[in-house]
Amino acid sequence: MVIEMDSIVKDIAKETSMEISLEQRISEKISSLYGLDPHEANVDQIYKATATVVNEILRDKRKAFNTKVRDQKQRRVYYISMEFLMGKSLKNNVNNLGIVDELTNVLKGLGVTLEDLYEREPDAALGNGGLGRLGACYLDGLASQDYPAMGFSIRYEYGLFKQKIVDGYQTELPDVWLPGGEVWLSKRRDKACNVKFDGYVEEKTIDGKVIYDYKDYNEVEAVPYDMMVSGGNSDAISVLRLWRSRNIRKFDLNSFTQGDYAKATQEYTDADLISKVLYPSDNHYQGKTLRLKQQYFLCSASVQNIINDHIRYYGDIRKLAKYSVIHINDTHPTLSIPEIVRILMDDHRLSFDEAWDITKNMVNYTNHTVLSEALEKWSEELIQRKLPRIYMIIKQIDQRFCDEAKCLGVSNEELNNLRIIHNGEVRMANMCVIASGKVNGVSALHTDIIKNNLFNGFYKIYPDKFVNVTNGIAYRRWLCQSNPALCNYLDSLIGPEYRQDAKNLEKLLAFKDDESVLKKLDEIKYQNKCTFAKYLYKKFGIVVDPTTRFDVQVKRLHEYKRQLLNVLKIIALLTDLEEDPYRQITPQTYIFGAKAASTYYIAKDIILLINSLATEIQNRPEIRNKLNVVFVEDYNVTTAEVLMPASEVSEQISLAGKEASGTGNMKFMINGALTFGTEDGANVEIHQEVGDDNVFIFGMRDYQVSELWQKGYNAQWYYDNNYIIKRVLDRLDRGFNGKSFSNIKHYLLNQYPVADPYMCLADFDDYMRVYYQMDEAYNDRMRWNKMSLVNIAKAGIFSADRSIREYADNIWNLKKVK
Ligand code: 26W
Repeated sequence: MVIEMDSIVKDIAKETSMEISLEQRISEKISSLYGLDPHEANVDQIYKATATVVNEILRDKRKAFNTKVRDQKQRRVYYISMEFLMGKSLKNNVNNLGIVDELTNVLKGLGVTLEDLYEREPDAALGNGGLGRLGACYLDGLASQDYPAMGFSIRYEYGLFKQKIVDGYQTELPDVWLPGGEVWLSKRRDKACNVKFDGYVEEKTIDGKVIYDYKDYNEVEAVPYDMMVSGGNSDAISVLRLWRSRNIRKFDLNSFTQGDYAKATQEYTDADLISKVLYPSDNHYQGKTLRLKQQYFLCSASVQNIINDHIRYYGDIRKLAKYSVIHINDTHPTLSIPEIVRILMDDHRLSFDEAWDITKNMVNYTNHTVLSEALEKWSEELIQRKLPRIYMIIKQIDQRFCDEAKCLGVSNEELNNLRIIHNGEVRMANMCVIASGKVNGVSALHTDIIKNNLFNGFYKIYPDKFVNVTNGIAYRRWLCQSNPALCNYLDSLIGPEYRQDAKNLEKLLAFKDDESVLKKLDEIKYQNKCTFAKYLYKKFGIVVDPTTRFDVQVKRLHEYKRQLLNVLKIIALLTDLEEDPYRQITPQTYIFGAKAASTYYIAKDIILLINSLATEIQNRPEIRNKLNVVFVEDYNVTTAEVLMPASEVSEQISLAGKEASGTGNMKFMINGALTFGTEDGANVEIHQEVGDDNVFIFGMRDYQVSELWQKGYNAQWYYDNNYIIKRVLDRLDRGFNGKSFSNIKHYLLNQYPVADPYMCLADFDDYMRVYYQMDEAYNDRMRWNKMSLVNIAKAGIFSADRSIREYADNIWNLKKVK
């Protein structure tokens, strides 16, 4: 009897999770998972037990929040994205739950530190770069501000490849993040559903109603795994639901008994393949069948889930758009649009008109790139073959749009640009714009470009559809958690309110002429540089000198981002030193980190160039002490978290008009690095915020880029007329570390269509000019620290909280749940 009471009390206490001490919960978890006493457990076991307990607390919070959302009948946003670059969870969750001190104590008793546990966790790298990290920051922003939200993506078995540099070359290794990352995933068998491919559709008329009978299809099961995403100081938890594909026809027993094992397991492997691996290409569309299957798999499972839940809680299918709003993160989840129509028509028997009306009221789309090679245009034949019913619906949507456009006076010629299906291709961006209530760009400049260029034809007929939401970052992760030294100081100086509302960082401006504050900022930066130097040494055996200037360019490797332009500048400095070894220059370290898509050859050549340059310099101490170059292998979220606080110069040097926003630029800024960049993406707004005196801007403006492009870019002219350019390019012939890079010289010099479409040489001169200005400013320490202070103070606007509020108010019509 006594024992029974005890266990009942325990159960009740378990339900009100926080009432048992953390210490007790972790001990119990170690015991139930491993049958060990806490003191017998090793670090891995303690990590797993702790993460499990933290995850349980989050799930309880989510449950309570969900009940509130439903009781208050609140609209919910569903953010569908092929990528979420989450990074690690434990640190973020422990901070957000406010249990850092308590947990530190518990762990002390077990002989480990929080840092030990953090190191055990693999990054969840289910994304390539900017788009995926933005999704992660937005789930945080949504939770932090009590908005009801869910993200949908794929539970890739392998995330973004691990980069290993061998002899200077990038090689790719699979990213095995499971089972290590599994503690954060809760399987939801109850929410599994099926997704259909292939086959054909029979049109029948029954009782005067047309019925679409889908036959001979192949079916894949979608099983969801939920990840809880906490926010700062709030009751809400966002959920990221990741779909895993599974075979549902168990086994081809017939083939098996006949000894044909390959055939017996064929379907099994085909189905499993869908969620096997993240496509590593960023900003480059490839038209692969498997990718199309991934996209439809994600869209179909997510839309089924949204509609099933709606019916379950609200009953009336006609009110779907009242309670649900879908966000399409770039065009990758476009098939959500015809999928909604399909389910409403085929499963709920609405007419096309009714279904289309509801769909238009519940989808919105963000464009993240204007590069033409990134725009998805699927072959019409492929879609028809793989998704016959969806194809029919797309045709119907296209027809409806054509009718409407003609009424609006659109010419036939213009219509060919705007319609969805044209020349045997299905243009996903057109479908998105046509279906969406709102379409947004991700920075002021980018939104202008989509209105006046990319989507100008649509803008002319639907001007009110287009809005801007400048990107933002989860600054509690990127500042508060990554840069504790700076934040402890900020707390003492301006109070902790900035942790809740980033605009409060502006209070720092009051100290911009206070020398002791500026000195202290300098000291903190130096400490962070030391921390990064240690991290580099420990992880890669690379030595950097923290007394040198840290000048950083970390991002995906892409021609338009112009890592090559940065390299040309470094080679210019190198040739100066080779000419005159006694030349005085500010000791500086260039830090690169970048992954290239595996088949992007020029990008891989640029990685080889950076590594060869780095090795050559490292072998020449007389150069290295003044001008060092390092390439950080396998750049990822975790490395970024150590690097941002240590950076002094943030290189954002894309060709103007090409970088939609950039978000790294914001992470650098808020950590006190100064932007050295072009007027591109959000750099324009950073420039506006901090003013001319606190940023280093160079190069052509976007309209000048267009003018030059139109006129014709003559790379050879720059070579012939600028001796520094000539010297730098000739130096490529000689090469570095025993490798010649004449191929790169050739790439830079030859005329379109062979040569550098991002016109590095056209901006080189101005880049060097502003480099010397930057260098001068750096050597005036108080001036530099003041600039750095202004950047921190003005970074508040780039908080994801602000972006999310704009989405909620201007696009989603979403209310906070009190
Ligand atoms: C289909 C292949 C593909 C894959 C990814 C095409 C395009 C993409 C992404 C849209 C590329 C991307 O990540 N874009 C980045 O989005 C960030 C978030 O808005 C912006 O800050 C970056 O400027 C933009 O390059």
